[in-house]
Amino acid sequence: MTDTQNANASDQEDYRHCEEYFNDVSAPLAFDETISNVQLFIGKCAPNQRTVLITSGATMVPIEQNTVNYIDNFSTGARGAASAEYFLENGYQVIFLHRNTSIKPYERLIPSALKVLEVGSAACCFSTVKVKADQFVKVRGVLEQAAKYTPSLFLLPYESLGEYMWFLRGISIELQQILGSRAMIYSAGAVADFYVLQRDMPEHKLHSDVEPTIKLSLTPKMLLPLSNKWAPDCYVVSFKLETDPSILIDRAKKALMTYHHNMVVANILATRRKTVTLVESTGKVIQIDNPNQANDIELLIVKVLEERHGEYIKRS
Ligand code: PAZ
Repeated sequence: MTDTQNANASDQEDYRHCEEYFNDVSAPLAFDETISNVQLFIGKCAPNQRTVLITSGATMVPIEQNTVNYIDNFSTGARGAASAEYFLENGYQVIFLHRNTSIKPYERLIPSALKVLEVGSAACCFSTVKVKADQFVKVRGVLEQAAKYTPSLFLLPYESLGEYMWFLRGISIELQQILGSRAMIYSAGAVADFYVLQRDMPEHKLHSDVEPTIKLSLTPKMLLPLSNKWAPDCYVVSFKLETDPSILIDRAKKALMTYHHNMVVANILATRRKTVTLVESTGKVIQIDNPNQANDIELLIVKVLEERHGEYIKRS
């Protein structure tokens, strides 16, 4: 077999694996209604405007059908939340597909000491945050920004890996159909590498008097159908997180060759707020440094991406 034939055979295998995943894991509650709402939101995109789907936060993997115990992975959601604000400032509509417990745009800028939960004492409210009336002046700027951009921001929470996957596929297909190249998919979330198949999951809670056996299966690589079948005309950016700097750029290049998308933002866990490397499908590598962290590094990442996306739209 030639290299191309090998690649095609392995692609077919990956596509099959993805389909099997959706056969195994049921759709989130009210999935069709949510996608209809997303469709309406995307449809509001003005002719000269763009829309970005940002994925943000970790994914929860249940290990019991009636879930008490689960496996989680790492991500605070700070990258996604900050990026959402900068895309909005750059004129994008933003669909923010985020883990329900992770950091949210604008909300991240309000110190927790200023937040209250009682509606009665709130001076202003967006999303789930209410600010103490006597502290309002301190965060007026953030609240005004949030209010300004709320119509362009679609917040969509998920909890489990399954919900994440279903929404990712559903929204990507809509972006492709409605906007094509004017849409970007910015996949900053941290997706679990392993999950438990429905048939390998006990129905009830595991008990601590018997050592459990948990069978993990590999999570299918959704980037392949995402960039080749669901949203082939959209500008697709994935993220690569490593802890070993010596393998980072090679892994990013390998991802581009395997999934045929537009860009990988490569970062190291310990330094992810100070430095990232953008690796493009053209082979170009751009390092972004933000040593003093005077601004969010996402401001710089989004600036480059906005430019690249503009060039991509012109070429298409
Ligand atoms: O969410 P956060 O700000 O704490 O971290 C961001 C990040 C490291 C999850 C993101 O930059 C990233 O690399 N996402 C992809 C993770 C992965 O390779 O699975």
